[in-house]
Amino acid sequence: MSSLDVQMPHAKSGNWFRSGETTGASGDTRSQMRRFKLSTMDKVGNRLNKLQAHLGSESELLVAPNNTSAVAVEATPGSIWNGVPQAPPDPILGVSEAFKADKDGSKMNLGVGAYRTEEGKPLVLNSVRAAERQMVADMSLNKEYLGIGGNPNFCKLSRELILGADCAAVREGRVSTVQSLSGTGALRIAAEFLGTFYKGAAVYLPNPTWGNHKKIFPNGGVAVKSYRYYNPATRGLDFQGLCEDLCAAPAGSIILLHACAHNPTGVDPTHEQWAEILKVVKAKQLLPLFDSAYQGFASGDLDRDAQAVRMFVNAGLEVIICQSYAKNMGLYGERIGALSFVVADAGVAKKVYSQMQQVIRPMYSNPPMHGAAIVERILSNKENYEAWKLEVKGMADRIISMRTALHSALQKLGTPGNWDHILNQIGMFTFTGLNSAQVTNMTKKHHVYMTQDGRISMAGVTAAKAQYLAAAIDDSVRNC
Ligand code: PGU
Repeated sequence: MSSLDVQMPHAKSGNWFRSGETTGASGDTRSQMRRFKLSTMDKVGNRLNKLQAHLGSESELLVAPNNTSAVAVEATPGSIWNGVPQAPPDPILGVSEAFKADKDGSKMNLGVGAYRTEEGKPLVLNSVRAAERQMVADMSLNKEYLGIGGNPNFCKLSRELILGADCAAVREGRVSTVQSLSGTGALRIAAEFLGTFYKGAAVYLPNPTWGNHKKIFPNGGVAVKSYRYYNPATRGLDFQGLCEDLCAAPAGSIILLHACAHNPTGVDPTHEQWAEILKVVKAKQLLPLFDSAYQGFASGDLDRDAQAVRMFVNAGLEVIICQSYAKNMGLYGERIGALSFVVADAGVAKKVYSQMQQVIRPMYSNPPMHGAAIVERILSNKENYEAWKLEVKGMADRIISMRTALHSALQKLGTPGNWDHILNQIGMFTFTGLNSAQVTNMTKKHHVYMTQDGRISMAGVTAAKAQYLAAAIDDSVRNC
């Protein structure tokens, strides 16, 4: 094909033909068609070139400026997106990808915080199965759109689960709740709402925190700062640092608090320390935002794990709460959670609700119904609810027993260092204290997958593998 040969679609058939080929059309018509096609291609070519210049790509132009040769497209195959840089793997979910690709038989995935059975398998709770069976049999259910704020009964049950049905704020209609795409979605809606109606305030995150917090808030228009939380020397709470940093935060700042089972450290304030934190938050007029992703996983008791949140709400503060049912109902992939604003009066609650809808509508219109229907059936049916409570306790207890198993296996090996924090830390994770080189050794040599900060999900440990895990830690500590 010469450089003057241009491929154009046949005007009637839409087939591509070369400019020199006969189409059956008269010479005049052909040249008109050709002029039309070239001018169209001119426009397309110019747009592509502008786009490429905008993207700053150094590769050849996709279409020559004079448009004499669309052949350039054939000669330099490429993509508009050539300049898009490769993103790094996600620090948590990327670990699961690497785990899947590993063919070693002894591999363990302790990266993602997801519950596993004693056989190391994902678990669907019996209470969830029961709810789903009831749903299948319920012919009154349909697949219509939910409202923008989600399933209203699910929302009511969710705020009651975290605050207690007898909570004054609930009774007085001062809590606005929307259904969200799990805990992440609740945080994202909250962030955008705050970025719109609470402009200028930064959110203070504990150091360290769940990595996604640092991305969610800026995406919603909220700047991120941090407050001291964990003291590596004691492997415990840096309570003094925490109080100093909260005191130093400008009045009105948003303070993100993990409601229980802090991720990644497994270190929670005591009841007395929570009371002190409440005093500071009140005195400094800070806005508390609770991330409650592990209700039930800290103590095995749903009410006990909600104590910190309830303490703040019952003290009369305005509070934001993000809930997730990923862990405590094992509904990870259903993406079901809730966002609640506890506010000073019922009139304000209504307005806040209307604006949460404004955030949601252009983002995903309205939420999916299946997960909400499962939660609704568990929380509103006494039999299902009692069964679920036992299952939550069972999961928490198995995790605690894995702490004992790992700790005693390390003691047997005489692994250098003090490992009592494995017993003392709370919830799904142990913040082992392994450094980055040791973590790399755990993965590369022993096929134990964990996050680079040294966090392991205790929910992924089994009695059969505790020994193997201890040996891998022992080797990493001694040799790296
Ligand atoms: N908040 C905290 C503190 C979390 O740990 C998590 C999940 C979430 C919110 C959000 O969970 P949803 O699934 O959106 O409800 N953290 C887990 C799960 C993996 C991930 O990073 O999303 C983890 O392993 O840290």
